Amino acid sequence: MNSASLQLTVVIPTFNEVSNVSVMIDRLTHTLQGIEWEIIFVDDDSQDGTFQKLQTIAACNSRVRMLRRVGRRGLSSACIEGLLASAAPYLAVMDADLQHDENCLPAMFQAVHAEGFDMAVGSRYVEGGSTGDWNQQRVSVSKWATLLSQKILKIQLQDPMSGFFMMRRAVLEDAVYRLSRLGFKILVDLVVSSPKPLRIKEIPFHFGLRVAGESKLDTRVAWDYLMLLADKTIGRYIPAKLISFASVGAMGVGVHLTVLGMGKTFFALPFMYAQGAAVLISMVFNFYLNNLLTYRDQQLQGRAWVWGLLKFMLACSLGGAANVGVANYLYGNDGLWVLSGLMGILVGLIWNFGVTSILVWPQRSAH
Ligand SMILES: Nc1nc2c(ncn2[C@@H]2O[C@H](COP(=O)(O)OP(=O)(O)O)[C@@H](O)[C@H]2O)c(=O)[nH]1
Ligand SMILES: [Mg+2]
Repeated sequence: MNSASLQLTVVIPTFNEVSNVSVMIDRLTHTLQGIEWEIIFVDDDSQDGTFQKLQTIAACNSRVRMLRRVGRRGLSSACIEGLLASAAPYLAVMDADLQHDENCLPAMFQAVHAEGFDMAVGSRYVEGGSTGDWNQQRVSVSKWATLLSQKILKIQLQDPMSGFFMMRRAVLEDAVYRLSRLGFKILVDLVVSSPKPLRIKEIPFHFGLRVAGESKLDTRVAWDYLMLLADKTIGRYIPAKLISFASVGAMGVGVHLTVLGMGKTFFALPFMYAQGAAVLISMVFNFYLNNLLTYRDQQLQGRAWVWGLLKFMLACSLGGAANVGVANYLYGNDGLWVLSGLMGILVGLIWNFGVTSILVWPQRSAH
């Protein structure tokens, strides 16, 4: 064990990165000579042996630590938990897949340690940086996401979508209670959650090729990002998950009306049967999408999925009854059908959201 005091923790989130972690450690060992550093890997229960490999390495390399989370997913929350497990005065976050150029780390350390910056960000969009071999679609999605964060959240950075940065520990500690922890964009979360403006240096780098393993980036990341934006703007008044739940519900209404219309016109079903089929199918649709999007961080799978669906349907049936009951009562009093209908929907929505968040997707659920 080294007796010099720790200066830098590099937090590396991993999900199925078994072929990358040893190379990653070798590269950091080479680059960070002269600094007292450690790595904390945060693994979301990868099934490819990543964690077992990390355990073997950590057992004989005191610079390597790891944290395993089960029944959880999410890059931001993984990074935050890793950062909170560190005792170092300087903290970095980088990907495990060798796409972030580790040769930038000494310059980042210099910026936060000696040049008075609060944060140093590896940037693809300042002079000298690039997104490497990204296809046109990914470039434009990233540009749009960047523009949204600049316009809506007023972030001044050129590359707020970067997942490669270093900061003084105070940046984390000042922001920690306000962090949304949603989705993939931890840098956006940190910068917007900081109570005071940060002095940030952007350091150019070329985004490398992923040699082994697969990217986990998919279209759902866009939904997560919108939830983060919602949380950072109106989240003080309405929880982001409720906004997501309500948006899925609005799509569910579309599904309901489509099934009802098809049942009536194509299959010539009596109204009650068509309506019944529409209720069932839209419930399954709502459950499926909420599990995929709203509760992506604690998604149910296998047998838990089936159980979840049954509980969801039960909760939503009661929500439907509350909806009709409230709307009927209000309509009896004021005779305003649109208002009564909308109030019924609101009560049903809040009931369904509240009850399913406790019954179907409780916090800290394991497998
Ligand atoms: N702990 C954890 N790590 C994740 C998760 N999703 C992605 N990662 C890791 O985050 C880093 C970036 O993910 P990647 O799929 O490479 O995103 P891309 O570079 O934007 O394609 C990699 O080190 C992944 O292993 C997750 O849900 N949990
Ligand atoms: Mg990557």
